[in-house]
Amino acid sequence: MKKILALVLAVMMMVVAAGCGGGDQAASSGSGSGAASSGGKQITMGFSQIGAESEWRTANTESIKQAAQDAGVNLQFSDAQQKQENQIKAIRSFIAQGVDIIAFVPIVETGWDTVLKEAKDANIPVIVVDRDVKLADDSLYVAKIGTDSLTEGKNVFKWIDEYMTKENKKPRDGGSQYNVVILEGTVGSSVAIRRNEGFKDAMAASPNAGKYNILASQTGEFTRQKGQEVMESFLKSYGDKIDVLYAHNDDMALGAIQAIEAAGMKPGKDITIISVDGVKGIFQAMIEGKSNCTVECNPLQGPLLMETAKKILNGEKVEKLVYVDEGIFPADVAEKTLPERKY
Ligand code: GZL
Repeated sequence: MKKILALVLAVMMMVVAAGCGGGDQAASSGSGSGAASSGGKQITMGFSQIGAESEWRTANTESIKQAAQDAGVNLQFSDAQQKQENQIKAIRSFIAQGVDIIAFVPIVETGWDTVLKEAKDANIPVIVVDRDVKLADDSLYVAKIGTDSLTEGKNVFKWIDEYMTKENKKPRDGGSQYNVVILEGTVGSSVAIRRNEGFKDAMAASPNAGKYNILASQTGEFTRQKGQEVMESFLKSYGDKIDVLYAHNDDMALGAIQAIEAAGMKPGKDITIISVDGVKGIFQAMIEGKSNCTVECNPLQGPLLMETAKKILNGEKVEKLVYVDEGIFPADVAEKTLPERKY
């Protein structure tokens, strides 16, 4: 009798243990509306994020983590600390783990062919998120979800040209041209390349092209700190000659605003400021009259990423390239818009 009881107890303990400790120890396993499955198995996604360099990036990460949770996707999340080699290592570890799908934000646009070929050879589909990759063979990724940096750059110039004309601004050096300084994003990133390209293409196409002179253009690495440092150097070199600051993201513009004030000038008045992203911090600066416009770049790509991943794993056809919606927000709408902003 005692032996039967001991056996029953042992079997019961085994059943309980399997229920509590099983499953992946993932960064965030699926819950929400029930685990997303592919062929009955919970989907595991390996995601390589570039880092946490800006308010925008933080919002992008939060959107992806929340969407994975809501979709019941088991997300293996890796932060590359701004290093491409860390992203390549992370993608290789996802391949070794045998995840169902890989998604990543390419910090720069080149250098991905080898590792994406390894993913393809392992039959793991890849989704490119936010930024672009430049590959010899575009079949190495299934879909790109992101933002249109070229159009953002064009929108920046078009808004500046309308504003300087409407406000009848006079060049501060008394000459015939508006002097523009540019704080660029990460060197080699598709975003920095395209945001400059778009700005220059729109300028070249404008009848007012001769009114603008790009005085200086240098990377501020998308960070507030570096944006402040580079703006300090621009001010030392060109001081009261600068009419316009174009910053490739709001964080660098916010750093530059601090440098402009420290130099005794009025940001948003002495120097017209436009940047890209649309984060809450720049709306606050516009309400305070310290910046003039932000061109939106939408980081809330998580839900579309999870929906696309599920379709791919269910064998459905997906668009090769999908852009998220983006707007333009001048200072005069900042106060009424800020309460609606989600990032
Ligand atoms: C744009 C994104 C850029 C943002 C920056 O799509 O890759 O990276 O503009 C972020 O704020 O650092």
